[in-house]
Amino acid sequence: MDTTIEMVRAREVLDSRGEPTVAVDVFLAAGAIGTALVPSGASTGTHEAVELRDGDSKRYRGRGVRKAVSSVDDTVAPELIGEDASDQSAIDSLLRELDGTENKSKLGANAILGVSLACARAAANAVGLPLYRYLGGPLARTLPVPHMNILNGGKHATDSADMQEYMIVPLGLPSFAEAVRAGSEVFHALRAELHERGMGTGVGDEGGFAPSGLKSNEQPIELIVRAIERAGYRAGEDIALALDPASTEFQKDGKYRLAREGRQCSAEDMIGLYAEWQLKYPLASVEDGLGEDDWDGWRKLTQQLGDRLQLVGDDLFVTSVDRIRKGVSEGVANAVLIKPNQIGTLSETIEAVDFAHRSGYAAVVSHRSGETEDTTIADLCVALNTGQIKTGSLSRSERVAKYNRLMEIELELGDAARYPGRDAFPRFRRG
Ligand code: 2PG
Ligand code: MG
Repeated sequence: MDTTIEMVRAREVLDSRGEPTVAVDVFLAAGAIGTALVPSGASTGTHEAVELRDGDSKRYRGRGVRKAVSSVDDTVAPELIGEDASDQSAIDSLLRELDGTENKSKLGANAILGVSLACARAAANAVGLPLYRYLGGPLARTLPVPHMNILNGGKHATDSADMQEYMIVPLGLPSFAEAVRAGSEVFHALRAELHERGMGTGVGDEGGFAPSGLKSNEQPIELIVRAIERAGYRAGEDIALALDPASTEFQKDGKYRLAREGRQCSAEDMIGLYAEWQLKYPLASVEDGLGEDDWDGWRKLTQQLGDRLQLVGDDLFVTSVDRIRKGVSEGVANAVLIKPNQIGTLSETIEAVDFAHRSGYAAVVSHRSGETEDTTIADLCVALNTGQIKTGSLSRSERVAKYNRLMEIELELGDAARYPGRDAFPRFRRG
């Protein structure tokens, strides 16, 4: 099959928050087409690659992405025509050269990632392989254990918890499809728990409930444990918990401000809180428990809790091998959140996963809070055998699309499919 690129074009489309984002179509000589839609974060890390937005105040309130679209149409497309879409590392090197900056600020990481992913999709289509098989080869067969964000706070809601994500992790279920079923049943049980208390059951950006009137940042955990039991599952045995406080968002002047509780915490106080919750609840994983540049705090957090909790760096590592390397050498965290748009190309995303794995760190492939119907991350985590994915709640189609795609992959793999369950969480002690 001829995988020579014949045409590349970008379009402005909408994401799940109704904000513009970039879509790219790549057309190959033999007729195959690849399309990718780029996601967008709200609680973005300072060290992420740059998402280019137009900034003029009228059109889409300055959030338009016409500049990124023209990066693709006017700068990238002429250079890519005639290149081989199946040579991913050459494509991604060329994109980085054309940009020429450290943080992809010239063309925009949203433009670059769209092209990078659309090339991979076009090449996979040309050779007639599903994306996970094209990228992962014959050994790609591990479905991920999902982190399902069923209660949304922080920047993903208006008047909910200070902490951003309260997730259930169905690590005791036998298959991905059963994990999805359990997740959905717990999600609906949580709705009932909230409703009975007269709390709102509207959802936030990632499809989890976003109730106002919470008494504390711990109350969502209590409600979720009840919901797990109400749905007929054992907390800790069948379903564990994970948190993404996204604490950079409430860190100010060296203090962590938990507004809902009217208190200010030091890094040590936060570590104490996680230690207490780890004892009280079946907590398996905490992401961004401390701020993106609080390396001292992170070292202490890892020393004190790293043997019993998965500690995931998101804003801390921003999918960058350089920052992960620093973390590894300083004994900070033991897992990496992997977001393709934090770094901007597929090759660099795969390098970050490889580097994490070689360093003994887990890798959790992740969506953004602004998502689309694009399901690339579902295939990516199977291709790279990461064993974990974070892709939101059991509602809102941009979240559920990834679960549906993973159930399709599981069916397609048949007997070869493997659901790692607890094996994905070697530090998890409860249950
Ligand atoms: C996070 C993400 C995704 P955002 O903090 O992990 O859940 O949020 O995309 O807003 O950065
Ligand atoms: Mg995060």
